[in-house]
Amino acid sequence: MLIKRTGDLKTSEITPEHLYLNRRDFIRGASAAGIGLASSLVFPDSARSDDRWPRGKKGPYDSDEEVNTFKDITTYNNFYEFGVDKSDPAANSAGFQPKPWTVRIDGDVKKPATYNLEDFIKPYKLEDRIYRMRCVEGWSMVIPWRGFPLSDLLKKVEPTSRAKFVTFETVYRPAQMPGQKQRFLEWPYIEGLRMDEALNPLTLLAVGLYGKDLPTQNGAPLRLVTPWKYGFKGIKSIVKINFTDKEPRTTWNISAPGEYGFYSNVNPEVDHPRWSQKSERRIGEFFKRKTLMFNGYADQVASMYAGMDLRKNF
Ligand SMILES: Nc1nc2c(c(=O)[nH]1)N[C@H]1C(S)=C(S)[C@@H](COP(=O)(O)O)O[C@H]1N2
Ligand SMILES: [Mo]
Repeated sequence: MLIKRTGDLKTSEITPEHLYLNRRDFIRGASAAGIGLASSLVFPDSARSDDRWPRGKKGPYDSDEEVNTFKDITTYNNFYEFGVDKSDPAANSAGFQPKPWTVRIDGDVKKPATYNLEDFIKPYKLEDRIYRMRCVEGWSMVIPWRGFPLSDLLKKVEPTSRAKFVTFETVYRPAQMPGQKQRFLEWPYIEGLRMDEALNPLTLLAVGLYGKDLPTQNGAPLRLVTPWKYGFKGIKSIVKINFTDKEPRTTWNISAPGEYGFYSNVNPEVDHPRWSQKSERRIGEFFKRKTLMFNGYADQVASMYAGMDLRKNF
């Protein structure tokens, strides 16, 4: 987002995914042409279909689209705490220590507590879910998350009747997160949801992807996933969950209030002030595809916004 702000809009059009794409198309093309190309020898890390999480609907929340490769998902990231380029989080996060980890629950809640991560996740049943994700910048991926519904946590900690919103805070560790030594954003990163959004069965607290623990670049050891909203709502490396009666300011809203609203629902009809949101490029593909209302999750979420002006509440 910062990159586009500096006016370098086209940078995102020539980013590394073109390389993956070209390799993959080349491999497909080569095998279609009957050339017995040993792609794994020529391209050791390339996106061979056999190293992908299987596509297909196993549960009611799964997308049946082709899942992005582990490599795409873990090398093309936004995590400004490690730098603003898509390759920075993978390159600059080796010194980050996601263990030990504590999570603080407080605010308008009956059972405030500080947990270590193991105790925090122990009560919940982890599920694998294939979700679409759409970044506000115009790219998208399909990611097999592992996590549990945020609503399961809320049932356990019991927000009070005063609680109308839930806020999340990322860890502040400038010694391990070099981006926090620069003022790309106001640190720590914060995000929030309205209580009904937090309770929506799609909303996950993720601890893994591709069946493994979360890599640091994807938000280790705990991050939020709200697949009908732009990617920046999916706050990473969460240390605090707070319940409140007021709509919180959120990091991107503080940074550019005219561009990033509180709701940030994926909406092809409401353009970003500086670019269209009508289409997106799936990482690993060449042609753009149409962006879907609520990122394709309208059946599950549209009723929460009935009667709201989604141009005003962007
Ligand atoms: N703490 C924190 N969380 C963050 C970000 C960030 O910079 N810092 N970037 C957001 C943005 S813009 C996106 S698109 C997603 C990207 O998640 P991914 O890298 O796992 O695909 O993380 C979101 N969560
Ligand atoms: Mo994003």
